[in-house]
Amino acid sequence: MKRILVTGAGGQIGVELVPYLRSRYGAENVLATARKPLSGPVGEGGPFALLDVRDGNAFAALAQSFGADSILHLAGVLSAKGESDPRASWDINVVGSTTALEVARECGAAFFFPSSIAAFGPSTPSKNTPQDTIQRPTTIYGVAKVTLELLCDYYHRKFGLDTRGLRFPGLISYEALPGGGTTDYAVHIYYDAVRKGRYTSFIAAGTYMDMMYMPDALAAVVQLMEADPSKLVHRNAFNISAMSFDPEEIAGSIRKFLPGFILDYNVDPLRQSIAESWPDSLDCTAAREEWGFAPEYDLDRMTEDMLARVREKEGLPPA
Ligand code: VAH
Repeated sequence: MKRILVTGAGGQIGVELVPYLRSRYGAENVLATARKPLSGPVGEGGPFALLDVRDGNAFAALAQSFGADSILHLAGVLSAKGESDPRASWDINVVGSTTALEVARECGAAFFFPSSIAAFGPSTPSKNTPQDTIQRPTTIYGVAKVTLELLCDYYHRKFGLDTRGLRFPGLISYEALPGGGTTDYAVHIYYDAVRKGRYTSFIAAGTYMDMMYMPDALAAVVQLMEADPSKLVHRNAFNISAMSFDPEEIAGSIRKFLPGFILDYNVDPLRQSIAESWPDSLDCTAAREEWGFAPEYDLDRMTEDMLARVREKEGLPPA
């Protein structure tokens, strides 16, 4: 990767991936794009352009004029929000993504697509979910993820396009709050722990989902995109995860640092049903063997860092 165009640069992943890429490849070599103007490091720390990924002509002109050799396509609508307006979710998540894929083909740019554990469904083996298995998701978000996984593999076979993807688990970060996701509880719990010493979870006890701290997600994107293509048996998209926990276990980890922390529940039927349709834990063997995936954060190390970072963001002294 030398000239990188990032879409959806204002989202939970984008606000951290863009600075991370600029620090590795040079600020001038990473063009951040979003539908709205962005302030801060993403909008002001290097090249930025407004872009609606569904506008193919504008997208192609931007990619050509920037000389993009890689397109990291993050623009999308998350799982729970997608259920409130499936047509709009499809428009961004499939029409937008197929436009991005076509622009990559026209430019001969490598293409990164963020798939998700949402690409699996209730009939998928839920424990140690294989890399290659049944994918019958029950959300419009998941259907879109499977569609793009298949399309990215097709573009690689048919046109020789260098497409690569990751099935992200729930991502936990402190820079930007996620919006409209099912795993968002695992981010909000840290903010409420610092602010209130308690959290009311919309996901029920005993509901396990794969999760990962954002630093490991950023490293995985670059590791995959820089991997030797001759070693890739799979491409779209690799299972990756660092941990699997339920609300009780993340609360237990928080109590190691905030002993009085209280967790209670007000389960959201929609997001609970989505969470129950996803795997409990993934098999990440393919990612390890084909490009050396090796996350560094486990639950307690993530908790310690998240609580410290959130305290700092809230203007509180270290605990
Ligand atoms: C969501 N955070 O909850 C996203 C992600 C695996 C979950 O796809 O929709």
